[in-house]
Amino acid sequence: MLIRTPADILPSEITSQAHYEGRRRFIAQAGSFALASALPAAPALAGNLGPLARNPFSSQEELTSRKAITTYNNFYELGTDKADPAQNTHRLKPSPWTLRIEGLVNKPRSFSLDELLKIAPLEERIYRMRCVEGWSMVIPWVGIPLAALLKQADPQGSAKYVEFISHYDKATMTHGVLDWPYNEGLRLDEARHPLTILAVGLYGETLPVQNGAPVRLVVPWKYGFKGAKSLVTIRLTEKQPLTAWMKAGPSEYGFYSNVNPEVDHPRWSQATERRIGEFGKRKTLMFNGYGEQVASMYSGMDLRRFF
Ligand SMILES: Nc1nc2c(c(=O)[nH]1)N[C@H]1C(S)=C(S)[C@@H](COP(=O)(O)O)O[C@H]1N2
Ligand SMILES: [Mo]
Repeated sequence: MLIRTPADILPSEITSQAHYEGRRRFIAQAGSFALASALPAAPALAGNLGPLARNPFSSQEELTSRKAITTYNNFYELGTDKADPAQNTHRLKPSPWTLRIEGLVNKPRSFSLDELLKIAPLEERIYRMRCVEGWSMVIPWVGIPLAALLKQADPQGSAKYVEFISHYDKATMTHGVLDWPYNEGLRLDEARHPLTILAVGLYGETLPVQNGAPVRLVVPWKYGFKGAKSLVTIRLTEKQPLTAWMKAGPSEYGFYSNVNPEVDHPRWSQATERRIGEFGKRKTLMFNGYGEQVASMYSGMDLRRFF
């Protein structure tokens, strides 16, 4: 469990977060992408992604601190304790990088990070995130809709699913635990849903290694493990991909993994969650609160069977 003490909070963090909050409010008041784009260049912070439009899907909830988001992580390739990934960032070099999109597409190709950033305007997306382990955060992601990348690759009619594969380097990363490389999957309609993004940043800056640099999947109505980090391959397929977590525990981790307070994990309840930085518990919401946007994709499905 993460306990924040004043000694943990660096002065530099307070300054940059206060600065970030100020800038964010200002852009929100500006109220349009045209105005936000016309702002002077942002101060030269390392990895600053510049003025960003805020996507209307954004949550209004209080943000989880940057410190918690970047020091309490699941990224098993960099260690299985929550504090490990932030301490093992030297094990993954996020630049240069290529992300390949392949499989059942008419235009397979590889993208550098710079090319990816040009596919669609970068947006800030403040999303509630819920880990299957029972904690949650509110994260100001920066990203592009996955749909924009899929469109460029031109999926074939037979494509029904999308597989996401993370980088794995046997020489520097964890052995055992899962069948590496880490992979995940979505149905094609889920992958194209406007809430589904490829995140390239958070808190207005490029993605820290521990959060999946340089590019990772974010699907806010599903448990956090669906959001595969440090992606190298996106593959369109006809058959449902078999994911690393499904292989590791088929009765515990299903393909859909929609956040559902009514379907417990075999070893614990999913009815409540602890928001990192808060004491006590909150009730977990169906589809993590995104039901209005996503429930229609599952109409007629038994969500206990397709968990
Ligand atoms: N490649 C890879 N991706 C991963 C994981 C992982 O171990 N390896 N952990 C998942 C889990 S369980 C969660 S909750 C989120 C955590 O993302 P965060 O550390 O950015 O909050 O990443 C997901 N993506
Ligand atoms: Mo998770």
